[in-house]
Amino acid sequence: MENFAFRPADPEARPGQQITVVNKDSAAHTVTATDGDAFDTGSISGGDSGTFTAPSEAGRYAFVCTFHPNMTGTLIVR
Ligand SMILES: [Cu+2]
Repeated sequence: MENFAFRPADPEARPGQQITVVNKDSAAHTVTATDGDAFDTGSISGGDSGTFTAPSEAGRYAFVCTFHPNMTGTLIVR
């Protein structure tokens, strides 16, 4: 995350892949699936990094930062 946006906004991953996200802002962010609880990094402090595991089923998974609802993205699992 950088400048209150996800980069890229539509990352791709393999099913079950471990994904590391880096927060380059000073504010805390999260990567949280909007569809149920497919994945959630929890709060990642500014300058810190976090991980989550991609869902095991292929598909498109919208996600959001719970602190900043205008920060959105879509994880593409294939
Ligand atoms: Cu945020």
